[in-house]
Amino acid sequence: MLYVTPKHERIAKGLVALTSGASTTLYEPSFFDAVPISGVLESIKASLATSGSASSIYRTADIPFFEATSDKKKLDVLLTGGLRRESECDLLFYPFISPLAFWWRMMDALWPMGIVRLAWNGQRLPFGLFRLWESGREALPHQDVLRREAPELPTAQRISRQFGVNLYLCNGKGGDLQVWDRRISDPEWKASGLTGSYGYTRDDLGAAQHVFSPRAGDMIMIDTECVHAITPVTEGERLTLSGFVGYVDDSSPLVCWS
Ligand SMILES: O=C(O)CCC(=O)C(=O)O
Repeated sequence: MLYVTPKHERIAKGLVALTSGASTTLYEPSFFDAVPISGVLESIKASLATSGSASSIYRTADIPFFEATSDKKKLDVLLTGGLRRESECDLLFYPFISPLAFWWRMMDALWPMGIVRLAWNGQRLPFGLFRLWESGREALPHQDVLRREAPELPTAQRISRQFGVNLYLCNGKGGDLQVWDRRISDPEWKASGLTGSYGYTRDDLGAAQHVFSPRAGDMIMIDTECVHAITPVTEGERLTLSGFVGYVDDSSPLVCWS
């Protein structure tokens, strides 16, 4: 790279630690400046509060890929309109850059093989989901593992590590991210009988090894094969821009979806 800042160096090192398995989390406080974009966040929150689905653990106006893998209609919506929708979300931040577009450009610059979108039968999938966590919402201990969600997708089988990328647009009280260094293997997960690797029992896990109380502007990447959870939001709202990243090996691009 021609222009290297301490932030680039830190994140590049963190990425190597994550992909090699030496660490399970990468936390970069103040990754982006949330102050100039605070105005647009109010309209994003307002539209999610009315149009987003209230049934899942968070509200979103878009379709998470894991919901589309077994639902042809949702998959068609993602494949036909997803990339346009991604551009629409990016443009919400004009004249500033979307924090996720900033993250994408940084990863593309830092990862030697660059970064691409996950494809389904050759068609690219979108990347980035606004997730609104209102007061009382939480995520129970879970894992996110694409090969379990889309076993028929060849790329899913090639991914050796999966990361969640979370950019925190705002956070009220509560809503801590807990990460256990524990990876529950596929046979253990099958034996647990849990759908979607969601809902492991906290008592069986003990205390989490990493606990973050993210603030607006922070970026956290976690190895999502490690069990992780979000404690209940107790006041205000928590809004993130999130997606997933797959690492295949050192000579392949990072693969993204959401
Ligand atoms: O919002 C967060 O802090 C984490 C979200 C999450 O569970 C994930 O990235 O898999």
